Amino acid sequence: MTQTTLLPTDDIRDRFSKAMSAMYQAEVPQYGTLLELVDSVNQETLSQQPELQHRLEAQGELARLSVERHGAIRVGTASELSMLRRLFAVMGMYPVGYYDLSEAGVPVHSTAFRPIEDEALARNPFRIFTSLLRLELIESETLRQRSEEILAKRDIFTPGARKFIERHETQDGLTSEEADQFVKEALETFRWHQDATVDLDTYHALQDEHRLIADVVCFRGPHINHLTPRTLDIDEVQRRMPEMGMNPKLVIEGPPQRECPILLRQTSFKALEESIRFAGDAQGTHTARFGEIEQRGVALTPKGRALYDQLLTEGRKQTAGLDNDSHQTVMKNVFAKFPDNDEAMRREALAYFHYYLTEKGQANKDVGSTDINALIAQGLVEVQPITYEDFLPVSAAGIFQSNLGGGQNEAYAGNANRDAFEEALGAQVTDELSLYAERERASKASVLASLKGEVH
Ligand code: OOG
Ligand code: NI
Repeated sequence: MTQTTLLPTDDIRDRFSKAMSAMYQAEVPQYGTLLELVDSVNQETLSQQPELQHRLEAQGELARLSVERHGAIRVGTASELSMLRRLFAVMGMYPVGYYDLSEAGVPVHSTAFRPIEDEALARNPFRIFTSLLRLELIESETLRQRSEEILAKRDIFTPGARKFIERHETQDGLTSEEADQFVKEALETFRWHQDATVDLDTYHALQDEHRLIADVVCFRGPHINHLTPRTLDIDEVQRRMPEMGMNPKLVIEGPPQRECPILLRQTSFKALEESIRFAGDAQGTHTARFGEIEQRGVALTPKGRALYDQLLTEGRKQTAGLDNDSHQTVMKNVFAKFPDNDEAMRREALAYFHYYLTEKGQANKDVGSTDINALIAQGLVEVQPITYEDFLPVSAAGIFQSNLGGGQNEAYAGNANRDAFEEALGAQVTDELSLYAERERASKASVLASLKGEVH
């Protein structure tokens, strides 16, 4: 019997993320400039900080740095979202986390499709932040119905993409050749369209309700609206953006600069105004696509996250209207209450760590002790921070808003509905914190088992 060789899903994701990045560079040349800027800042940072280079290498993060990026799309219907779930599964990407953006005045809720296993993350942690428009939050009955009708007419997937998604499901994977065809077909869903499906009046009516509604409803597909490389020094990238012709968003979102970075810091260059041909041949413009940068730090436990949220809220009360330098100074002062070294964060259970045996630990099996702090003190065990792989709703809202002309509507707030999102998705979203907790637990268990002389 001949067996077809199937390509690992990690390879399909790697091919897809590279194809997507190439497409976006061709569509938005400023994104290519941003990649160059991030790459040179990363190289400079690594050569100035050899200890950072060693740490990233030891964590297996140096290799992924140059391929690492996330993107974002917004869709209009449950069937689009559930088909996307099946499309991303072909590439080993699964829905993690539920984000309620109604809280921030944006009528969507979201998840991130991303790889989950350590090895998959190390290979290429490509993520797509995916939002579902919540038409039920639109007040005007007429606009809601009009939007539903328009959305019902479109199919955002090519027949080829559907065919390969089904083939992946029936044969439990794709061959290398099929994967190449799948990547080509799947890419079509994310492509930009210069022609809208509606006339200019309809566009304006939707735009007046919320700019995001127009962005989702008026086009043939959910164009990728940004791609985000990972930098090791976001402050430097923010500083240099104007020199390279980019218009950065006012402030860097998230925690301030620290010795031991936590969670996620993000900034972007502002969306471009692009010309669009509307139905009936009218010319107009639409502003949707931008470029973003992020710097990632350690994942926080629920306790650490509660402290982060508390300090963020405290900081935000003092930063309204400030420029980035003053904003960062305020945040640094407020965040002085958040311990800034790995050992304190570990002892106080604020952040998640991966435990591993040192060389001394490997040579000293059968120690018999189960006191992890004592083992660390004896130099048998060390820890590495577990990188945060997810997103932050307040930062995401800031990114949405800076690119939607500040559009927000408080009437949407207080409408989290995870059940409705999961029903539309056709699956449950994985809780991101449980993933980090499990990785920490497993690493600790394995270290203790080997030091007890147990075979595993
Ligand atoms: C998504 C914004 C969220 C992030 O990095 O937090 C996001 C959007 O504008 O569609 O990508
Ligand atoms: Ni983003």
